[in-house]
Amino acid sequence: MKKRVLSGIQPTGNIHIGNYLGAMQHWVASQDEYDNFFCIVDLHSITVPQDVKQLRAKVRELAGILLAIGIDPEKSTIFVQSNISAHAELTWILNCFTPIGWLQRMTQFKDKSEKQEVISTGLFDYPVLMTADILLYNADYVPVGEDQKQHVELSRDIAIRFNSIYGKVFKIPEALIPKVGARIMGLDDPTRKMSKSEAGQGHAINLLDPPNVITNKIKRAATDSQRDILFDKNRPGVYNLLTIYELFSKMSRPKIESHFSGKGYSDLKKELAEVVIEGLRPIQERYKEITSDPSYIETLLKSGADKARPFAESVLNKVMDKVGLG
Ligand code: ATP
Ligand code: LTN
Repeated sequence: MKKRVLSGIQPTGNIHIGNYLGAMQHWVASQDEYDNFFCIVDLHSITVPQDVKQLRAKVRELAGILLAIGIDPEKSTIFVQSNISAHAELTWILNCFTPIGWLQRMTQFKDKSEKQEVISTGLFDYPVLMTADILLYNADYVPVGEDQKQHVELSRDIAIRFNSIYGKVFKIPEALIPKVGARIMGLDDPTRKMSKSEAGQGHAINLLDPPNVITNKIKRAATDSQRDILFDKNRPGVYNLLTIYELFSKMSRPKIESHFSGKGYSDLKKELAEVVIEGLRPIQERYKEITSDPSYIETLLKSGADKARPFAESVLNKVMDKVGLG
């Protein structure tokens, strides 16, 4: 039997090349190897304030992007988290088995809460909801970027703890983190992870950005005052641009270094913009086609939820039975 993959992505802000290179492109690449579930995690999105209309529109946009990058609904189930009530229900039960101290250690909570005027309980509980997403589908693997490693480890700890009390109820999941591209940095500040919730205009390259916007963002990207174009982790700006070049051009590091030997940062930026624009072009074209019929996405999401629901409900029922509920 194929191993099961589950991953999630928030329908907020704009999907950027960090999301694509760190997570989503790997979902596409391993589609045939695994049995796949991809969840649009709108319940996670409301852990910080959202505009109601925007949120619904972003869910549909994200579904369109998933199809456009090559997720095939025949091979993978795409669904919206809030369409399956088992996610919220299992979260409550798991809350009762998660020591507060475990959540207090989460670095994403520390980072995100600094940016909020009011910190919701939901933001604190975010990793338990993510744990429910993973455990409801008996996922073997969770392909994510580096920033989610700690959350997947927490989901293992919660599963192990629950199993130690009630017997083997949950499969223990494992994070799949790519060797290159697991942490793409912001173009404006290469010491910070590229993120949907960063406001800066030149921070992220979005998958749906038109070519001139991509060129301008890359032109303005932070570098340093040196000259050589080399993969040097101590020069985070250039290292980040070269990593993005590597992933889009699929050239090896030595080849890239010799290609840029004797050239300057403006050459690097010009060529980087070219490979990114060419890499995103087919995605943007497919996105346009797919979203020309909005009813297609509605049907897809409904059938995705109908396919996913029985899996989730079966695990939830088992848990409720063990705990003495229902
Ligand atoms: P936010 O900033 O709102 O938390 P995000 O940009 O981190 O959003 P998510 O929806 O939280 O995006 O993440 C979706 C997937 O993309 C996750 O697997 C995450 O690890 C991955 N990811 C996010 N940012 C990056 C990045 N800069 N580099 C590599 N992978 C990333
Ligand atoms: N927290 C994740 C999104 C997410 C997720 C998941 C990822 C929600 N549920 C389950 C993998 C598996 C993030 O990327 N910020």
